[in-house]
Amino acid sequence: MTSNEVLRQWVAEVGELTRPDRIHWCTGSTEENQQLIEAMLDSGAFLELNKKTHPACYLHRSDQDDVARVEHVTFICTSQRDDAGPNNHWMDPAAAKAKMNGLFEGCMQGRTLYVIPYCMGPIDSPLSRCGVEITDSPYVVVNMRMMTRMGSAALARIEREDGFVRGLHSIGELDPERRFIMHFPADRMIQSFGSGYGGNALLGKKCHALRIASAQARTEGWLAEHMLIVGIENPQGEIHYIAAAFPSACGKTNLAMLIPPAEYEGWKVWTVGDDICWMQPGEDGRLWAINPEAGFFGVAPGTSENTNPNALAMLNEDAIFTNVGVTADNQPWWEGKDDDVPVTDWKGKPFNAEVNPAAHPNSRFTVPMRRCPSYSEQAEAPRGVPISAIVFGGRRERLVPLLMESKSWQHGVLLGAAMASETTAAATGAVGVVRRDPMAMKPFCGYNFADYWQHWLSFTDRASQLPRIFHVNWFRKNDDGYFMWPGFGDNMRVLEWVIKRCKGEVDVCETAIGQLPLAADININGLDIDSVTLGTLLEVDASAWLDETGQIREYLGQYGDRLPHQLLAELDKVAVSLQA
Ligand code: SAT
Ligand code: MN
Repeated sequence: MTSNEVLRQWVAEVGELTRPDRIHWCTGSTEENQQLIEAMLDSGAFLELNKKTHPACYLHRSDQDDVARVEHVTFICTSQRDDAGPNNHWMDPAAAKAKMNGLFEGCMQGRTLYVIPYCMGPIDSPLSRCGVEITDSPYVVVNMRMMTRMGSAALARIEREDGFVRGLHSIGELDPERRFIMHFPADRMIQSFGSGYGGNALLGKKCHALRIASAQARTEGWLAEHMLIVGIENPQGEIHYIAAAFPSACGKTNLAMLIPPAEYEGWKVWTVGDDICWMQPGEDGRLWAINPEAGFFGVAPGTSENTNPNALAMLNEDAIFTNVGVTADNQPWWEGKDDDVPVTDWKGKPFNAEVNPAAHPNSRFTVPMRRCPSYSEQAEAPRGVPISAIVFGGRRERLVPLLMESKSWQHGVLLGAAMASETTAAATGAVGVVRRDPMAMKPFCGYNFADYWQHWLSFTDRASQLPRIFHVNWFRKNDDGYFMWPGFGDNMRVLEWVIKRCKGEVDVCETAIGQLPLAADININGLDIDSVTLGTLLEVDASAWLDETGQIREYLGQYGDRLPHQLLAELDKVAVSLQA
């Protein structure tokens, strides 16, 4: 048990409400993990994969109606509706608690209640924050063990510190009609019922590390962001750290593990994180960042020897696969992996390409970060890594250039706030629709976006050496529908320009929408791309952009009086300059 009275009390209360058969306090030990895995193999929740090719790898098939985050039933429960903002679904905290109490009542009968103490970030980092998740799902326990620093060390920190995030989760009956993900920022509390899937159930991830943490970061003067963190090492051994925000399933994991093209001899990319970044001003005036997670929960489809060899290499041991297909010799398989032909699809049915893809488009792997060949030891550094550049990006077939730099921090905040992207399979709902996804935080900001942008703008007063801000788009298509930029490892060419800008080594072309690279400064040696295509990737279509600024203004307009004036002033400057 624990010496923390608040925690002991809470577990007792939840026990009385949910009435489990047993309560188990997780230590995170290997033996405990092994027992949970064996129990899941017995119950059929886990299927063992090919022991020779994939030792200690398991397949989990989720319920077929439980395959992604569910934004329409995800709520921010603040006493004032406006504090949640137009960017969130809102529910009154008292009403939400009453509703959830009804659902949790007796829901763990016949089950074990697991108490999971966890730490988001290195155990001894002042930037880290702790939480405790209570769940009735052993799948959640083994995933949380990979995704966070879970168990005794986390509990010891919780006992030393004041305050932890409380997360209560039950899979309930996995009924989509009885599924809710509730956040109570004022209580630092999460309640999730009716789903066993990823971001709905592994509460350390999106619920804690983004929704609750973003609200906490606002009051404490830091930032909790939906960003990967990479270190780029040049042949001289200098490392620049970059944090980059893209919506779910837009290639954050691939960028985080990028292998530079052959032309980049002596360059290395180090992976610090692939999804979440917590940043804080340091004494030197720079922003210092940690990855609060300890594992990757990545999208499987499309991961291959070509697109992400590092990811493929880390997935042949000690990994959990959720909703992928299986080959005849019991190896995990997904679309785009290799030429193998699967025999079973993610539903466990014989594979038939006409009926189903083998892997669900949002199928995932869970794996400890240490298994990644490009894993950076700096990911364990208590003080974090200093960030030189922040990169925003979306999935846009048209309009948005390959690369640009903001004119200032304020203009960079506008670039982030105006981000838009075509939707993906990471959330339920239509795929391929352009929606505004400011800072890639639309589904994850735990408070009113207007206040969030104000918080971003306030960093000019908090830190004297802020990172430069950039915007990229790997997803431009030509009139024939083909991607114009090769992407993946070749994105190194874009990152090289970003670093050159940080070092003051290249000039820019000033445009109305931002500072664009001179085409000659983008290294296309060895690339099969002509200067016309590169020119198109770097062009600014003033009339189409005027239209876009109109749409941005309309979008920002819904935030009313709460919207920071500075942001509108930046937008006005862009519009005026486009008209000229
Ligand atoms: O389901 S998760 O939120 O963990 C993954 C994602 O959508 O980015
Ligand atoms: Mn994500």
